[in-house]
Amino acid sequence: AALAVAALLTPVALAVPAQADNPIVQTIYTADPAPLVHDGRLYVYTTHDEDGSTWFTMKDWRVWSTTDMANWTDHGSPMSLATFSWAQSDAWAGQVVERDGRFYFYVPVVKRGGGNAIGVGVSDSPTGPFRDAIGRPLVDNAEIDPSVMIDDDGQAYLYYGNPNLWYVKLNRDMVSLAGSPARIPLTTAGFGTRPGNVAQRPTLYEEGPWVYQRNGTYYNVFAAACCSEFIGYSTAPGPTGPWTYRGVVMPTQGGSFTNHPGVVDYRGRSYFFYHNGALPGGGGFTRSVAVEQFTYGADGSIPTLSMTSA
Ligand code: FUB
Repeated sequence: AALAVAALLTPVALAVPAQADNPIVQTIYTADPAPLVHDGRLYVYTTHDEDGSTWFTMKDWRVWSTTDMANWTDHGSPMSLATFSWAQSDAWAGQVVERDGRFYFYVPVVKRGGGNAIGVGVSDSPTGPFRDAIGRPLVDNAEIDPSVMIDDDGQAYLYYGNPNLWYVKLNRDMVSLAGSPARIPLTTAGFGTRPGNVAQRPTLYEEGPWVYQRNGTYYNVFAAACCSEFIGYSTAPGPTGPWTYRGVVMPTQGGSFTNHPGVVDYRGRSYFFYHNGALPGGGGFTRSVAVEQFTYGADGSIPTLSMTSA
């Protein structure tokens, strides 16, 4: 593998040489990686699979960081279900973005009484602790998996959704909506054609959008065609589309029926984070975060990547 990385228990352990390969965290089960570069460090926010039961048991988020892609510092849990007084369960896939020196953590949870909603935490530090920024859901329409992009003109966009795909502009404060959420048309040209005759879900798009802009091209990398999922991607000339399906980033592999993308450039290289069931006891509810280095094609394409363990 391009990377040899290890999960370390404490910052003190940074003196210990890199000792392991993918997955990057080998002390607990983690999933849904969301990378963020800040102040020369690469942070990766993850979810946390707590046991191997027959459904997700997820109560908090975790954050890890590195400066060399080899030694990872465990910063503990920056946010949990308890952060949101209105949340009941399912601390699922989120993303942290920084604006004006503050960090905003967008996450899906199930509300007390049921129903998915998206909350937002805020902190002065990338490692938290985060507090509930507004004391209620930011978006309350039974969808999951938020991704936030701040465009070059300063406009922030929140994308999310399963089974639909939505976007909504955020105000400069990052914790209020500028208008109503709009549904992104799930066309087969935009998001590929799902195998089989799946009338209610004709495209590959399933969940986990990861949206960013690079050299004027907007990328939506997403989990495709559940279950088992692969990772596909679409591109667009603008933040709201129109989207064109571009192909497979990572085929179905690795013993987890979900996968989840996180893409980042760090120190001149591009990295694709994902999860699988690679640790002992691993599977669909005991997942592990891993990473592959890659190089964009001259046309901006993302190559098809394989999971590695070395
Ligand atoms: O980890 C819980 C859910 O599974 C995430 O929100 C989805 O993206 C999938 O990975």
